[in-house]
Amino acid sequence: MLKYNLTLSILKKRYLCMKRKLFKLFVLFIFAFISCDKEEKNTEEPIKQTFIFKDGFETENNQINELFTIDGERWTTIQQTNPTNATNKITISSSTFTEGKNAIRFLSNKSDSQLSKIDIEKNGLQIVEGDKVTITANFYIVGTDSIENLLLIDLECCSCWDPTVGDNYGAENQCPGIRLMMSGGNDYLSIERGKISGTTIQQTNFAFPRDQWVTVEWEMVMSTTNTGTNKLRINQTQVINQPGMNMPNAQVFKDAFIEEGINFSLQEPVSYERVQIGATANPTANNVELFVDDFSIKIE
Ligand SMILES: [Ca+2]
Repeated sequence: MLKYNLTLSILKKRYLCMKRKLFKLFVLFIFAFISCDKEEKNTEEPIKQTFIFKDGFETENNQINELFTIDGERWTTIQQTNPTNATNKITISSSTFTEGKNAIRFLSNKSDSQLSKIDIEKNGLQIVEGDKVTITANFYIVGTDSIENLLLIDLECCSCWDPTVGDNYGAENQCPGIRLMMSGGNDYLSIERGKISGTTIQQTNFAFPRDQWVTVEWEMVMSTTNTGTNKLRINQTQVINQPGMNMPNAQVFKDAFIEEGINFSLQEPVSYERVQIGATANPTANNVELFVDDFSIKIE
């Protein structure tokens, strides 16, 4: 009986010991799992999702307000600045288009004391340094008048402006950015960087065809330094391929403003939050009528 009890007690001890060992193993396993998980999290790169917005300006009833849906899936607003004695127009066209059955039509009267503008704007973008941005659109510019300095597409950051400087520097300049502008004496589409204190990346090899649909493709890798890339294709012909700054640079702004006696701090990190397309400014000597269709912006 004693022997039997002894054996039972040994077995019980062994069982408890095994149980403890198993528990220890279990705890070790959990720790290993947690630390492994932590390590993975530490080395994990944040995955940036590609953003694509496309709009062919299609409508049910040819009404411009159909482009501004409550869910924010389409366009945000119209930018319209009329010259003193004329009213700019924005309409849906059902006679001139390249895709579907509609395009958007802009009629921008020539400027007087007011810089004339009429364009459509998409807000809520988040374009930061290192992003690759591709904007494509089809344009139809009516007539053969000179369109020197006409601006077609703007990418802008208003949130990067120094709030303590406010509008002390003129309302026109409070949203720094980069733009597509006609230059070279008439209609050579180029990349304008005046609002970020840069020079225009110009080309004079490819005049913009008129009275016909023209495909424009603008591709950039965004940078506040000269490591940015800037490519422009017109009807599949590459007309610009040049490195260079294409976002506002804090030091460049500081240096430019200090010359005016203003202490300017660019709000960082810089992010372009809106794109505009149309006659984003018409400083030409003429009224300009143009159509746009098949717009897209890709941020990756
Ligand atoms: Ca369309």
